[in-house]
Amino acid sequence: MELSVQSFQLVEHVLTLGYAAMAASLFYFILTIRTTAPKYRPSSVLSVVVMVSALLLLMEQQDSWVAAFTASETEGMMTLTGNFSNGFRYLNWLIDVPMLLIQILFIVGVTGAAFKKYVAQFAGAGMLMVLTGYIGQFSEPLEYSGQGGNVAMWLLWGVVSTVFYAFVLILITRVIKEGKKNLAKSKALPLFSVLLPLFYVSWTLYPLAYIMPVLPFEFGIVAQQVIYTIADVASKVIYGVILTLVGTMMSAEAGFEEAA
Ligand code: RET
Repeated sequence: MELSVQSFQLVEHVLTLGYAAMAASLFYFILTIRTTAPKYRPSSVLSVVVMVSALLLLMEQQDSWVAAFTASETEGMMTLTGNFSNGFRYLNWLIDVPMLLIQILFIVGVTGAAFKKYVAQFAGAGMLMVLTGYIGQFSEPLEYSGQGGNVAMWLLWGVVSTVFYAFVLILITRVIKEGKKNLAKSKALPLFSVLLPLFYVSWTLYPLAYIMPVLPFEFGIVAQQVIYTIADVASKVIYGVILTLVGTMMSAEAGFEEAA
């Protein structure tokens, strides 16, 4: 299996950009935590958890990419001499998906029994979505993965995962609608309203990347990594920043002032 040096490097660079964005944003979430009133701060703490886990696992993902290829005898080409899979990403999602879903509850102000129920449903459905996708990606029909490939299994687990994904979408839609009601009088409402479309687009990029191996080898492998990286920045960083800004605006409206 061969890849042009350009494609190889493009992926190497994009993967680096991905974890650099997590490192930079880690500081943002730590440094802005005191701009919000205490009841909103668990959202920032969860963003910090998401950033650290993504930073470490995406560095591993990048390492495994670089280790899988060696310069070919043919000039300008790289040969696959090892295995490459997206395994590390899935492990990262296993941690991050529940955290991302739970953090918004603190901004929306869901409490008590409803909070507990959402946490259980988000964690349960989110982790099952990721685990079934993880099983499916072992059957990805791309020779570079060195995993054989079994189109029927790959699609079947993808469909099972999509069922859990649909449940997550129903729940998050409900939470965001509730949030809009709670924020009806706040200046933060327009910004908060960006979250639903952001959520739908950024989360749906993941299943899109999953099916990229239907495309020709070189294009498919590059597109998959680029899409995953865009999705990661949108669903973790942009989403987290919006939640922080909404929290800051609502804190100010409630008369909260950052301690010196
Ligand atoms: C898989 C398998 C194919 C079907 C579906 C999937 C959905 C994945 C999603 C992942 C979201 C990840 C996030 C990570 C952030 O850290 C597993 C690719 C539906 C929605 C938000």
